Amino acid sequence: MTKPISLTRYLIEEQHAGRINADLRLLIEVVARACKTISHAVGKGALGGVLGDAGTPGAASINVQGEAQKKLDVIANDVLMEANAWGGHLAGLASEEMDHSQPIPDAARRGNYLLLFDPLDGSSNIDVNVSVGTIFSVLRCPDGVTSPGDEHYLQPGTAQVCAGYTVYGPSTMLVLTVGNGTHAFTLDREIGSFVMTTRGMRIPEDTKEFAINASNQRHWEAPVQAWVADMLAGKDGPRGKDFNMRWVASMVADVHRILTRGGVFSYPLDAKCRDKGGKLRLMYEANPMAFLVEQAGGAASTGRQRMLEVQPTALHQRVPVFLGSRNEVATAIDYHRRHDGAGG
Ligand code: FDP
Repeated sequence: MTKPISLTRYLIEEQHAGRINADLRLLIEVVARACKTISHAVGKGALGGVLGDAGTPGAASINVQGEAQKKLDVIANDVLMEANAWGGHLAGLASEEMDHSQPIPDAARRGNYLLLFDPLDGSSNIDVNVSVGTIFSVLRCPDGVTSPGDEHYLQPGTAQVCAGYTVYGPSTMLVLTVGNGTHAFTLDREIGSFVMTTRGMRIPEDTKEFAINASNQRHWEAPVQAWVADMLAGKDGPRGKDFNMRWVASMVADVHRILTRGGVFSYPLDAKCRDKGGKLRLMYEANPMAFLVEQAGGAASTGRQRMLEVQPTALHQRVPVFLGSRNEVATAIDYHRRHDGAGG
């Protein structure tokens, strides 16, 4: 049996193959190291005093999205900010937890990449000991820009040079792409390093499993109502097969399941989030997941457009999301096309 390779060795091999440069390699190492620290904090749970809301009793702290922040949201954000600010590989960073992006102030330590992240995705699961995760995306800083502002991050997902997430579950796993396949690394807690456990994850093209928050059903658009109703009709319905349903309510955990055994994940437009454009954030949730999923042979769409081709207009922009097994995503798109074509 060949010995599994470490994340460090994988990244050095990618550099030697000319697929990444030294700066991007070191940037990914810094993010991975920060995720180990977050994993440690998540793993301590109630013993570490890290559960519950941030802020003071009766005055919970609220983030830019208007959501109550958990203590671990704040801790994870601080860890990632602190680790990356002085690494020398970034021109700026942006987080779900901050109103605006932050340029790296010191020119001497400034690099050419932009890092976007959702420090702790799936916050509602923190206090109940269910998997949460960190999602990140790396873009190039446009040429000639020395102090990037929010507008310099507004690049479509096709411009990503790297994307990944860490899922803090029974084991901590880092799933990564630099545009040459999607690979999974498991944290060896004894030696403290990520070890490659799956090279080239593949999402089966077909599936019988879908993930959606069905409590929003009455608020969905007509094509989504029809798509889900036909799946629920099972063998006796137009799809002619029975489907199973899963919903962890941590995007990282749901996407990890899909990368591991297939399925389709959707957070569609609904009446509650229509004014905002959707629930999930394009730049640091949908785009990095779309890159990982496409690199594993799956597909990702808004229902009406390939996710990676959406031209962002705002840092915290939200979008509808359909991703996973490519034939089922194509089916969801088809329901939208037929509905829109019929003048819906
Ligand atoms: P959360 O707000 O708890 O951080 O990022 C948004 C997200 O979680 C996703 O991780 C998850 O898939 C979804 O929201 C859960 O939304 P619902 O609570 O509406 O099911």
